[in-house]
Amino acid sequence: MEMTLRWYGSKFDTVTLKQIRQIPGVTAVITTLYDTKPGEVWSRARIREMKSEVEAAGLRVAGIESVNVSDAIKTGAEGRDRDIEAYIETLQNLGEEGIRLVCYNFMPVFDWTRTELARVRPDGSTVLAYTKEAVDALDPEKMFASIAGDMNGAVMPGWEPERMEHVKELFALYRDVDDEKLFENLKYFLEKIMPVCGRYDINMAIHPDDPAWSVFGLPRIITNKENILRMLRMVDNPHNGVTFCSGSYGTSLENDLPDMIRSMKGRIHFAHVRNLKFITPTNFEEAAHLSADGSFDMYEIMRALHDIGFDGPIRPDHGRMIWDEVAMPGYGLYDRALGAAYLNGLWEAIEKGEKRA
Ligand code: DNO
Repeated sequence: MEMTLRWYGSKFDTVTLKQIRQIPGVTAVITTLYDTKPGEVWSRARIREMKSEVEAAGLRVAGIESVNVSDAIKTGAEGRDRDIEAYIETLQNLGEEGIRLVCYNFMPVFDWTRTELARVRPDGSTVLAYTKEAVDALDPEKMFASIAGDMNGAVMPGWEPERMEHVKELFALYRDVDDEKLFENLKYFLEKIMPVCGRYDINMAIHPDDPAWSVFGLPRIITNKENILRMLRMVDNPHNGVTFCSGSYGTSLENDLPDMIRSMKGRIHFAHVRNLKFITPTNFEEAAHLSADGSFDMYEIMRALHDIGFDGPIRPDHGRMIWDEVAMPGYGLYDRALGAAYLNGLWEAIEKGEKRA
């Protein structure tokens, strides 16, 4: 595996490439062109510029998170073929620049959803948190307003204000889309892009729905082992793969994370590893990465990745806000750096333990 950190680009991130370069064991970033819109073609010039900036800092671009998929593609609405053409062109330009990993999601309207962005934990750190009851009580149109105040001035991925102004229209677009239709639209999209992925050896890595259930009655499909295996089989091509995100699949206590990892052997192209602490089954907060701080056994998660021979990029995920840092919730430097060091430590111990046995 290769340890990476997500980086939003120098215009948007409070964390610098220089800082990332100094985290022991982190050799690459996962980045994006954060100001592009779904349906827009990423030019080769801009991709090259982004790569040069990262490489000048002594790091490498290990992949893109995300090239976002438009709502027309997700709903199968008019304009989807045009947007798919644009997506293919973007993949081609990324491929020409040697980028071989693309993370994306197929979540309707909202990307990942949390009800609090700064819940205070006993140690005084603040974290993202989710209470099902709070979502159930909320009018979806108010969802954005209810969390916008806690974003620390940042634009959070999937929560761009321009998009959120149109929440009502977005909901209308998904009115006739159920889980089956969403699967069908995903299949249509994947079949169209597989040839360009084959040509450039690009691995597509779908991000799970977070949380792993339907919110506001919207369809959600990338939520559990059964559905993800269905998705992998429905377009049975090694380039059609997965971002294994422990914090997203882990929102559902029914998901056995190490077992899911083992069942996807060969198709996990990217891993997000983080811990959650469940207060009740419907109320959780994002703990530190350390097993003892949350509800997951992080050793078992890393071990399962090791057992299947995972050799792609991995990254610590949402970090707590600690040491008075002010950054995009979940994406500060300090706690993610601790997370990277901890995950690297687990990996080293697993590898060496194996050699001794
Ligand atoms: C949240 C992220 C997601 C993820 C997208 C992938 O912090 O994990 O926004 O990047 O769903 O397209």
